[in-house]
Formats: sequence, structure tokens, C-alpha cells
Amino acid sequence: MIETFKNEVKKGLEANPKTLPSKYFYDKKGDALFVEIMNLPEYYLTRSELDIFKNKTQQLIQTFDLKKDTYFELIELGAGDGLKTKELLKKLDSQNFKFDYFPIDISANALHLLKEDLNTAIPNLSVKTQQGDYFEVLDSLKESKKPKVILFLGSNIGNMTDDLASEFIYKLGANLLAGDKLLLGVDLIKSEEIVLPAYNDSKGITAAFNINLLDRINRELKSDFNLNNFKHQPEYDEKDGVAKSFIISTVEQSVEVKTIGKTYHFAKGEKIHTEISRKYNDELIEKIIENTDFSIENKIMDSKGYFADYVLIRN
Ligand code: AVI
Repeated sequence: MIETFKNEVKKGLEANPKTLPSKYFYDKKGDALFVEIMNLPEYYLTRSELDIFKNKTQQLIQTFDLKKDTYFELIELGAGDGLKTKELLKKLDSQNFKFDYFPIDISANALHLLKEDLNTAIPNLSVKTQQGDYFEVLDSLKESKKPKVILFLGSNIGNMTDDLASEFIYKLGANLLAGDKLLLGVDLIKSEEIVLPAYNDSKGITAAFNINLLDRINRELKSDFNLNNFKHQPEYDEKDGVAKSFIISTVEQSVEVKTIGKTYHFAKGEKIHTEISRKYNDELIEKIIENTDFSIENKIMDSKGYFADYVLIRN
């Protein structure tokens, strides 16, 4: 793990322009900051998808096309605190659907808390937590031929390039059978006035989230990034619908990363690209799933039209 981290940081800092992978945001501190982000007034994504799960639950259930007398499996990739999913679980439970809920997450701690919470909130619910890599878990769940509904929420797909997103969805399909469903939650393309503040909140939480990546490199790879000499900078272009996060070097400086055995030079104003947060429309989703085994069954949006849950069916 630490070897991969080191190699990816090395590759990113030696690239021109410099980059660092956003997946490394999520250490303990990063996880806590992301929870704060989800509660920020500017970060509309979580609230918008929660609106769908609260107010369009019946529509979601109908599109899943589930039979009350057939057992199915509801599998969530990156379940986190399960806030949105709980709304769906409550409805399914109260309507006597028969199913197991499989939340998959990297964090054993998050899964433990989620299970405790769900056991209290929905005592009848069968919760089978799965800690680990999505595809390893899906592979192990393949044995069962029960119908499956996979949830991949929160526009997490948006942190991948379009090519990687296609590959990811293709791989999901390879673990499913015809008729299975994938609920893909995505943020929609909209104006800069709405998107940019979501990545540049007034309290500076997103800035801390981004800069924490340098702090993590300091701690884990023994480097000497002076965090005061770097600042967070998001950019968003409505034309292509991609929000990008950068870390800017505010002075000319050199940083030594001991475990890599190298010193990296930063010009004043030089950028490190750390994240993409893609926004979507129908055309982009169609393009992304073009070479996969899925097609679009339905698109369910929140009341403001900010966010969409696409229900895809495995052909
Ligand atoms: C997890 N992911 C969908 C978030 C996003 O909106 O791209 C991560 C994030 N980055 C900055 N703020 C939130």
C-alpha cells in the first residue's frame, strides 16, 4: 500500500504538469473533512441526492422492477454512513420486499457504525457488511444468482476520467446477470455560480481537504511540504462540465520527499492537479456506457434538477 502510494506520488510529482491522485484524500483526517463537506451549505450534491431518495423512493423502486416474492440483493459500493440509502431501505422494508443489503466499504469502522445504526433503525433488515475492494467483493457475490441492484451514489464516478468510468462500469457488468440494475448517482452539468462554490466553500473545508493530501505525504512519505506555501484552487468550465481541483505553490520552493529520495522544485504559481469532479448530461452518460453491457432504464432527478440517479439495466 505504502509502496503504491510512494510510486504514484513520485510519478505525479515528476509529471509535467504535476498531479497527485485524489484517491489519497481519504485518510482518517480526509474522511472527517469529507463528512464536513457533505454538510456544507455550498455542497449541494449530497442534499440533492438525498432529496431523490426521500421524495422519489417509489419511482426508484418501480424502476428496479422487483417482485415481492423474489429474494434480491441490494449492494452498495462505498456505503459510508448510508444516509441516503436508509431512506430506500426503510421503504423497501415497510413494503415487505425480501432482500439482503450488502454495504461494501474500505473502512471496517464505517461499516461497523452503519450496521449498528441500521440494526436500530430497521431491526428486520438483513445487513451483510463487506469490507474490501469493490470488485473482489462483487466477485465473491457472483455465486448467488439472485437478482442484484447495485448502488454507486454521490457522483463518485465523477472522480474518474470518462475512459476509466467506462471501464469501471464495464467491469461491474461482468459481475452481473441480464436484468440486474445499476443505480448511478451523478451530478449534472450546471452553471459555474452553483458548481464552483461547492468546491470552494467559505469556511475553507474543501481547501483543508485538498491540502491534507500534502500533509499526508509529509506524514507517510517523510516530506517537508510547508503547508503555508500552498493554496487550494478549484476551476470549473461549464462547456465541458468538469470541475478541477488544484494545489498552487504560492512561492518558489523546493520540497524533499525522503522516502522517494528526491527533491522537487516548484515555481511560484505552479499547479498540482489533484482531482476531477465530472458533471454529466444524457449524452455523456450514453457515451460512457456505449461499450458496456448496460442501457438506460430511467433517470430520476431532484426537485431542482441538479443531480440525477440513472437506473441502468444489464442487457
Ligand atoms: C467524492 N466525490 C464525489 C467528491 C466530489 O464532489 O468530487 C469529492 C470532493 N472533492 C471536493 N469536494 C468533494
